[in-house]
Amino acid sequence: MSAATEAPAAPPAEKLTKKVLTADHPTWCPGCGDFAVLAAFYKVLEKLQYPHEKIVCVAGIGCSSRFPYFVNSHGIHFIHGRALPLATGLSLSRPDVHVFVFGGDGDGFSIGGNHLNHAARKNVRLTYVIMDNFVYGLTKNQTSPTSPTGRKSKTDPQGSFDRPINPMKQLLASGATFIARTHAAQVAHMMQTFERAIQHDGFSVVECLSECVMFYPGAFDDGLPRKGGVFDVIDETAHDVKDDVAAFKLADAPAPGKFGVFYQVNRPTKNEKELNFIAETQAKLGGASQKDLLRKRFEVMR
Ligand SMILES: Cc1ncc(C[n+]2csc(CCOP(=O)(O)OP(=O)(O)O)c2C)c(N)n1
Ligand code: SF4
Ligand SMILES: [Mg+2]
Repeated sequence: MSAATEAPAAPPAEKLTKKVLTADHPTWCPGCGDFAVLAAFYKVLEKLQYPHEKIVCVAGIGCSSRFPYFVNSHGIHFIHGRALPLATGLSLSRPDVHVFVFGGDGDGFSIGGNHLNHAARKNVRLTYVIMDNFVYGLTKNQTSPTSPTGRKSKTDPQGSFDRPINPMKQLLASGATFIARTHAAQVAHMMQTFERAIQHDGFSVVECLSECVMFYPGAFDDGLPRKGGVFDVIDETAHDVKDDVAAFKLADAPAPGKFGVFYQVNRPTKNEKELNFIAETQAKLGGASQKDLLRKRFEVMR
């Protein structure tokens, strides 16, 4: 278990309950899938009892990206698609906090897609939840990178011509070290998945199908047995989560696809490498302070 994921030495002064964690009244449309994601996050934090001053929630822009407003922790509502670079800096500079990033399919795979690739390949220690509703919700119904071909929207009134991305394949190629998929209406599964993601020492990412009842109602009913769909969970006795080729094949399953952990490996994090490098350099320089190190680095760059 890493320093960032270790339970605190002393129990938190105040027991972490939903009441303590609730910061504001969520402003999502009644019935939006994002409510369930928030409730599951509260419950998992309640179970893990992280001190809430040791949690940071970062987001870009979108309905889903309003998440940090509703959690009583540190939080930043940042620029559309730019949550990950900010979260990267935070994670690297504050090993004592757990950094969470929340956002939508547009924020993560469209404008923020490039940042996703780089934060993932660097294996920055953070947990990223992509609340995928297959649409731009906040801006009222445009085609997103995960919108199915043929779906009509304000930007594609005739139906989208384009092939959607396959989030699991994209994430596997990115170098993320924990990759999972869940459904906001499958609460127990969503909670288990979040818990495993949080406890992973590295870049953990969860795609969570979260229905936009306003602009794409019923989009994920095919993953719900009570609505006649199939919730097909990956059998980890048959799937080796370290096998990226096998994970890639699982990602080929037709809609609604497979759910669960596709891939998980341990690889040194950028956090760990940077901290080691700083400690070694400080030792070499006879206990130089971090400020001294910065000054020396700037001198080299002059
Ligand atoms: C730089 C920039 N470009 C575009 C926008 C407009 N914009 C705001 S949210 C958004 C997309 C939201 O979709 P998604 O990330 O899927 O979140 P959702 O609302 O569906 O949860 C766009 C295009 C913006 N705010 N800033
Ligand atoms: S527009 Fe869609 S995604 Fe946004 S709050 Fe409403 S239901 Fe949720
Ligand atoms: Mg969206």
